[in-house]
Amino acid sequence: MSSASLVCIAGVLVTQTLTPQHEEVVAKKEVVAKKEVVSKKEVVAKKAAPAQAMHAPNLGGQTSVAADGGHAFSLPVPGLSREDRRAFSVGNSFFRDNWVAAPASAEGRDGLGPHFSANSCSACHQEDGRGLPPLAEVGVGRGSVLFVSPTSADGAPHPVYGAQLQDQAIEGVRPEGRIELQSQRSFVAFIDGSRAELERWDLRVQDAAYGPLGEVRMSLRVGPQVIGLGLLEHVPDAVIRELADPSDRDGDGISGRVHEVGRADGRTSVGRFGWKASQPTLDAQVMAALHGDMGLTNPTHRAENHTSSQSDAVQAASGGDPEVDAHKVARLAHYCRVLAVPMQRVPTNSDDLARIQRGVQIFQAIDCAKCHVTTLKTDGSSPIEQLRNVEFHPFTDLLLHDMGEDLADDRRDGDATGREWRTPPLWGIGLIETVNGHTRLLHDGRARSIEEAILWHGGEGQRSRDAYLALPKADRDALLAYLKSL
Ligand code: HEC
Ligand code: HEC
Ligand SMILES: [Ca+2]
Ligand SMILES: [Ca+2]
Ligand SMILES: [Ca+2]
Repeated sequence: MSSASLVCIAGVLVTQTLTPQHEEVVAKKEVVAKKEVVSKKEVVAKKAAPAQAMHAPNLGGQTSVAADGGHAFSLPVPGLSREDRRAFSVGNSFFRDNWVAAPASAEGRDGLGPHFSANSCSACHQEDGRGLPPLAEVGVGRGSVLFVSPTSADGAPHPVYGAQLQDQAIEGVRPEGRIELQSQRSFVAFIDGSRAELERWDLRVQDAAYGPLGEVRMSLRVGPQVIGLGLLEHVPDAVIRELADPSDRDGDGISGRVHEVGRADGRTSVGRFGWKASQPTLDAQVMAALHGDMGLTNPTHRAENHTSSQSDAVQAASGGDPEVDAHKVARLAHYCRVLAVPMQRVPTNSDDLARIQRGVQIFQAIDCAKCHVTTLKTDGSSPIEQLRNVEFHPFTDLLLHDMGEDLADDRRDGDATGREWRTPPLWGIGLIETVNGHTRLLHDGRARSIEEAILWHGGEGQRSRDAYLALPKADRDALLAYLKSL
């Protein structure tokens, strides 16, 4: 975007007044109530409307919780039945507790490995929040997974190492390798001459245990916060498909695409979960994590995650067939489904409030909201009553976007290319520091702050990023203050 058009937008912004939040939410509710299926025109209008969700402290609609401390991501949605609460507690313990190698006296908690990346779900989703990349000072098992494919067979599992390279193993089995990150720094300049430093890394696998990896494509990803997922799970497929604009017919440079995930019956489902939206349901996501991240067999993944050429792993004891049964999978999925979204922290001080309102305007004006869509609604199909027909504010369209060369991992995942990533929800983003003690963002955790995350946007996000670089400092600060309040 040229600085001339930016000035023009800024001019519009100055004269723009804020719609009071309550009026707006009520008005939107009425519109949605009248029509169940949102038409294409309405969706486009919603995306473009600058006054959309100026302030939405209830990020998870009526399922939000007022929480801003270290356990802000760990509360269930309010009003659950006694039975659903009990299932939440049981799911919580499966999520939090460490799994151990078989055979063990811990009946029902064994079968870890032989290869694994962490020994509990919460190791990677600490306090239900954001994991860390395997930096030397962080160590292993704190939040990341590494997918590998041979360069010659993009997206296919590695013939020896499988789909994921696990850097831990049970006793008597070799970890597949050690992930080494070498930091690389670069700078970008703002229009006012100040600079921001960006960090990324060169990724190398050292001590490969089963022979050379050869030429490979690798995708390193950190565990995201697991809040509000039961809302994202029940946004109707039709609404997500309406948001897509694969051939950019409206010519705004943004062409979100649905990740159509193949199914056993030959049809496709709308992918929603994971950094590339490769999992259509929470149950599928949980079973993929049990198998790939922890080495736990389950109803969908009956075979252990090693390959036949890994002889020490082949000989390891099994923890049962499957090691995690359908009941436990259901409890884990239920747990992830009902973890609530904390409310936005809106300041009472009028200066701070004005700054955040300014940030809201900038978020709309430089098109962040075109991908980080502010408002979605569930239909009536959730198994949890409280999650039905909820209007909420996730800041995602659940679509895949080409984010350019710098963010690309060059590895296909299902139908998603190496350059495509799902727009991540931004709810809770300002609480990661409180909950997890760090502010690392993006799929591989390379960004050390919200600002760095913005500055990595390329491809379809390039125009927004360039517009951010051209903002005066006060406006950049306003945008960041707004995002930190989410
Ligand atoms: C070794 C680290 C690790 C472990 C262990 C792990 N996860 Fe994850 N989790 C991740 C990563 C990385 C992603 C993103 C995956 C992707 O991009 O495909 C993820 C994604 C998810 C998501 C989707 C979130 C979203 O916003 O789309 C859910 C739900 C989830 N994990 C639940 C679990 C559960 C339940 C367990 C335990 C059975 C578990 N995870 C174990 C790292 C981990
Ligand atoms: C073209 C769609 C698109 C636009 C426009 C866009 N984003 Fe994003 N955003 C994404 C995607 C996709 C990612 C994930 C990229 C990755 O992890 O590699 C992302 C990641 C982020 C993250 C890190 C989130 C996390 O959980 O780690 C932040 C913060 C963010 N965007 C803010 C913004 C802001 C602010 C703007 C406007 C200046 C913006 N985005 C514009 C698609 C978009
Ligand atoms: Ca196992
Ligand atoms: Ca492996
Ligand atoms: Ca478009």
